[in-house]
Amino acid sequence: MSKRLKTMGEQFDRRSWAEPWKIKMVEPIELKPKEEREKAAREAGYNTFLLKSADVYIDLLTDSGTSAMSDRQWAGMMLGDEAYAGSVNFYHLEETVRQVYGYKYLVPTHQGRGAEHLMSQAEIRAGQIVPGNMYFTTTRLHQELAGGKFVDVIIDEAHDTESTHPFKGNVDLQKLEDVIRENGAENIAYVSLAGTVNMAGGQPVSMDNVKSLRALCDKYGIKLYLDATRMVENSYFIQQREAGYGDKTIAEILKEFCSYTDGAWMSGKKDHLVNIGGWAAVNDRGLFDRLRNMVVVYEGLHTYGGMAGRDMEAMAIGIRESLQDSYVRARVGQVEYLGQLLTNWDIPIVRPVGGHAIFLDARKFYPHLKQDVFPSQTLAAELYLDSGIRGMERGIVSAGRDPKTGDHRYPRLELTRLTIPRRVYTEAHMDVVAEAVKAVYQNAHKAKGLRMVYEPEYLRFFQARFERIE
Ligand code: PM9
Repeated sequence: MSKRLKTMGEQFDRRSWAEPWKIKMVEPIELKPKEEREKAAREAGYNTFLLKSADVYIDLLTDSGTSAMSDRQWAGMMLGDEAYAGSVNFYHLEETVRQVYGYKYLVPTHQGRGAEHLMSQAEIRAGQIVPGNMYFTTTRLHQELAGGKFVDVIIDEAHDTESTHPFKGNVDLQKLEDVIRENGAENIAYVSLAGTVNMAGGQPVSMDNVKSLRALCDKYGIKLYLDATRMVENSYFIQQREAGYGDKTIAEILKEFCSYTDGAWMSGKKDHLVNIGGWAAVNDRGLFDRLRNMVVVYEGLHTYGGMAGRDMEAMAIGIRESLQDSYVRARVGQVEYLGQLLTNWDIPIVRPVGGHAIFLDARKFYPHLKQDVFPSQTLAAELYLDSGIRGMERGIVSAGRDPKTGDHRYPRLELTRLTIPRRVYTEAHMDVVAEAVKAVYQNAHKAKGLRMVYEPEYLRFFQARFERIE
């Protein structure tokens, strides 16, 4: 007998499914008039990160910290034990992470990058290489600030928006072994594995791949650490696509996957269905001691790490909720729904659709624009101007500059991300989004691109400013 919950469609022999929740509280949103959107975009330097949220209609900037919490989580907030040390909620969270992810030791942090900072400082020596399945902005920056050099060893299909490989997040084991042989195992800090891979379009890693990766790491005595930020969604894809996992629960798949890794860092703002928080968790006692010592310098005491007691309680409850198969089905199903609408209209997006977002292929929207005039940034700005919908650039601006040469990095993927917050929007919102994207696509030939007029030193996509090229 399968332990996996059957979807509504399977139970009642029909195709539709619905979210396993109903709405108890709403937050009004408003589409501002065109002139106001134009003013807001200009004042924000055509950077969607600099828009005021009140000027946004449907906010698809990120799925980070934007989830709707459940009534259970809000009730949990009232149980916040705000003692400086030894909060009850910390022990609840610690036990939950142990049971669900399987790691022995937990260090709480204020959010994901706090954990990335600690792990990078603890595990990277200056000059070491950090191979991984495609860079993520904050992750790579912390690895570089610790003296490491990130090397991409993801499979080639990940860089191809049209490849329909079911696990485009997989590590290319041959590429990885070549990197190890070229540099020597002692010069590899660890392998940095993300599930799902954000910058590739929310693409998953297969169980088969992580098992082989474990074997390769063991062969060379190298540690394997996981960015577990969206591992629940990754587990769903394994359940749906990988032979032998169709009858397993998300919870079982998640725990098995983590068991092949030595530890993880986590932005709880995604899978955990909370608005703030993160953690690092490891199996090695010595590493744990070092992380626990560092956390008091940078984040807060080792039993809160920058989170309030109530945040830790909401997170512990959110972790359990995130494992419900019916929830994950609806969450990823909503992303698929939007992807299907766009595909029906032949709008170029990354295929297959990933777990948390639709990624528009800006190169195909704007074949007449060079990467130097920031096509994905242009597309995000045009979408906001058209309909007040806020997406995010994931192309040359996000890729930043090479720390050695100072030149732009030119990624093959030039994407604009429409990220779906968890449990927030309805199918009708997705219809509106799809129609807006279609309108922008139809007018794409008119776009002339943007000029960067201000560039901060780190993570420039957050604060860079642009002007329209007329
Ligand atoms: N991801 C996202 O919108 C939020 C800020 S960066 C634009 O996708 C992974 C895979 C992430 C992530 C954040 C972090 C950092 C680590 N790994 O934002 O610091 O997607 O909690 O987590 C964002 P924090």
